[in-house]
Amino acid sequence: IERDEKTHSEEDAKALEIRKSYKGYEDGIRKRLKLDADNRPKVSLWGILKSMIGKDMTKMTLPVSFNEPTSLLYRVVEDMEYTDLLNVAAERTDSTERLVYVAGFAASEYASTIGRVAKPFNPLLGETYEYVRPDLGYRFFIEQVTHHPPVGAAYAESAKWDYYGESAVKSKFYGKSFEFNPLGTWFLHLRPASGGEELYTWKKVTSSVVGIITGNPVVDNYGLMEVKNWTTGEVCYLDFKAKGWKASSAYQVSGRVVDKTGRTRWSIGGRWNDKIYARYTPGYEASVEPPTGEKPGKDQAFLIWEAHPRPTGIPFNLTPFAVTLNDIPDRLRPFLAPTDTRLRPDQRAMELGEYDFAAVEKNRVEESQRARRRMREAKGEEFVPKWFQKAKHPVTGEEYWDFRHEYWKVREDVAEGKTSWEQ
Ligand code: CLR
Repeated sequence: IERDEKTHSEEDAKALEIRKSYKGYEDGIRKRLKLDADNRPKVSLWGILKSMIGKDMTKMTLPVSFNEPTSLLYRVVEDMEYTDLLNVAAERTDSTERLVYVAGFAASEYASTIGRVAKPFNPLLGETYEYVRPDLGYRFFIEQVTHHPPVGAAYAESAKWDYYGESAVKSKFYGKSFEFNPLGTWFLHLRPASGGEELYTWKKVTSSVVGIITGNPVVDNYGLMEVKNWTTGEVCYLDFKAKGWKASSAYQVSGRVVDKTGRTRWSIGGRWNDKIYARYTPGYEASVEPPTGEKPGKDQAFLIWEAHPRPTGIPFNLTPFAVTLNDIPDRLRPFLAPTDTRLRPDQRAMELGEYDFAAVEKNRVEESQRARRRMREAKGEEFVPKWFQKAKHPVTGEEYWDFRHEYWKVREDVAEGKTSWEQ
């Protein structure tokens, strides 16, 4: 009981801390963009890409009409769309059940990729993004910490969990497909209502664009994912099936949760673009069919996650969640760091459908980034990230980007007029 009380007051302290960052977000989220439909010129991907087989995306200069008005920083925040699953996980008293929901969260990160065959803008070195959801009780921060290779380090926190990691993607164009292979580990510290704290980790599966040659490009996600609870030794294995010739294998994901002795407890199945279910299968793995309602019982499958609807009238095939990201409410503007990606004129122009201006501005900000690099080189200096530092992970032993927990403190001082961002 003593331990529970301690955990609860720690949780309250954390909630209070996060609440301080709500300043500026009082007016709620954006529901629409100015544009109802994008009129990006329709260019054949294959026509442009066919001469670039074997290259990675960072080595390609592509027309801005291939872009969407997001940044790779925003693509990382998009993983936060279904954090309600983490809150559900924290409420479960059985650790294998918690793992079912944590794995559901890890798999939910793919629904937003549907229909998004477009290139997000490349963050500049030191570019940042903050995103706070008072309605959902979390804050998120990311900084572009290296440019070659491009890496963004992120840290999100809520009363019941902290979620952090790095987004570093290796890409290669094969002609038949364009592959995006995420390298970083994602870490989740979950504080269950029943007490204690658990560490979970996983790595993302491969995203790829297929159908470029035939002129019908679609995004697929495939590979094996291992969501591991380091505290209990339990693991969830998920298999994202590649879209093959059979339409039935499209979007399929299946897997199981095993206890620390390797014995199966739950089976998981469904489609990452739609719904994912779990079923209690102690000692065996079984297929998971959506529940029929006919024979309710302990072995009946139940829904763990469902994709939010994708309404029409949103350009660039963005999700309603993605629409909220590039917004600058008037009340927020004075608190934003000068490095915040919301302030990039090229992304703003893209969002407004001003593609030529977007191209000019993109060129300008990238040129001045090159000039800054040459200045550093001339002075023999190296870029040092402002908010993260490299460290060895205390539990897994991997090298990772450690958040120094300074950003929100400085922001609070800025909001109270005690300092400015330039200090
Ligand atoms: C996958 C999940 C990672 C972060 C990440 C980084 C790069 C993204 C990738 C995700 C999804 C696919 C992606 C890619 C960059 C470009 C590519 C958006 C979100 C699109 C589909 C490529 C379009 C083809 C162009 C040549 C036009 O954590």
